Amino acid sequence: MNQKPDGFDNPVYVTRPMLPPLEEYTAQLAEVWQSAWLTNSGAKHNALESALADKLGAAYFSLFNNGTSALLMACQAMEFTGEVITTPFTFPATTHVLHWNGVTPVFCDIDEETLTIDPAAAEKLITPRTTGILGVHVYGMPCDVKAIDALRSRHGIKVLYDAAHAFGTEIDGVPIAKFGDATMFSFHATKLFHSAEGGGLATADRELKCSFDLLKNFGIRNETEVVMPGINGKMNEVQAALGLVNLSHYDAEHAARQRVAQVYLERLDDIPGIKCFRLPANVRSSMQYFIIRVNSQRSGITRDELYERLKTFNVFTRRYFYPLCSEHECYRTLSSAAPERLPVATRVSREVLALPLYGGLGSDGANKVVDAIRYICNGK
Ligand code: T4K
Repeated sequence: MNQKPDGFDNPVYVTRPMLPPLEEYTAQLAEVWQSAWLTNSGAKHNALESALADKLGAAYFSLFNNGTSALLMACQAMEFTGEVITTPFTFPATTHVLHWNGVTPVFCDIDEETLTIDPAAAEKLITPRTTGILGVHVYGMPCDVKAIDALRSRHGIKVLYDAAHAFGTEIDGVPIAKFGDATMFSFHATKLFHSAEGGGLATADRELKCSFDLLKNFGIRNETEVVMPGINGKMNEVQAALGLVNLSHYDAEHAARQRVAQVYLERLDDIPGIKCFRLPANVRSSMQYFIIRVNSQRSGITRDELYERLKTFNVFTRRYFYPLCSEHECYRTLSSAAPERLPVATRVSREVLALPLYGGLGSDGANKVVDAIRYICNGK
């Protein structure tokens, strides 16, 4: 292709939120108005909590005002202390919640294929101070849950999963919420299923569920008893109402994103140096992100050059997750943050690019994104 393809008239972002027909949302809000009950375990909150427990295959589920506070309180409830092993290849919230709990994050390198925590490397990092593993199902790619479960049994530590990207992910038909001691989901506006802001914790442990619910409501058991130092992590009725409406549109949005992803999968891999990140055949995709890896030696262009040049076509991709959490000023002095200890994560973070993925982009939009990438790479 020599002729420069047309760019987009309007900016195309890495994602756009699913927005249901407004009248469906206002109908839900009318009921909230009618009830004059706006937060603190209202009817919409309770309905969404049980609908999500079903959808996610969770024995118990607790809603939160966002994913970060859900993670924060999961660390409290699971009594993470000392050191917790985690991945540097994630959004800063994952690391921050450990810090906020007074826990030292111990960064572990990632596996070249799954881009999630490398269990063999993780085992080498276990010390007498280790109380848990905080793994991330990054881009909806499951961690090696079997190997991590073996570490959990062998070393008597707890496992918390950050599934912010993994709503709807399944391994051999088993929902991702079934693994580990607890699993966090994010319902931020940038997530396929969202409630503008929101999050949740899934667990099969009844006691943990009780702690989650106490912690998010100041530790209040009843009018006179406060049984633990909780904070405010409650989801309100306005958020929950949006969640309920969006849940009814989830399947359609997932299918629409699959059509976009199909175009990328069919047309990108034959561009030298561009490789689509694929999930194994036994994994159901969350359709949260579509990732390519740029091999600059083969493509003749660096990931950052591609990222910049796509902007001239009005395409705003994202470099999730660059820099690594271990490279940020607040964590780079930790001994586990040394780049030579994290060779795979360091390299991968310089190769990945998240392309636009949302239903409204459509096949035509996806084709235009591919045309732009092809043109940029051919010009090298
Ligand atoms: N763990 C992991 C692994 C995570 O990825 C996240 C969050 C968390 C934990 C924490 O969960 P929450 O506490 O957020 O529930 C975004 C999201 O804010 C964040 O939720 C997400 N991960 C992260 C990967 O992406 P930014 O700083 O990249 O967002 P922003 O504002 O640049 O938005 C990205 C694009 O989305 C924009 O370019 C346009 C589009 N957009 C965004 C918003 C907010 C819209 O079209 N409409 C919107 O309302 O962090």
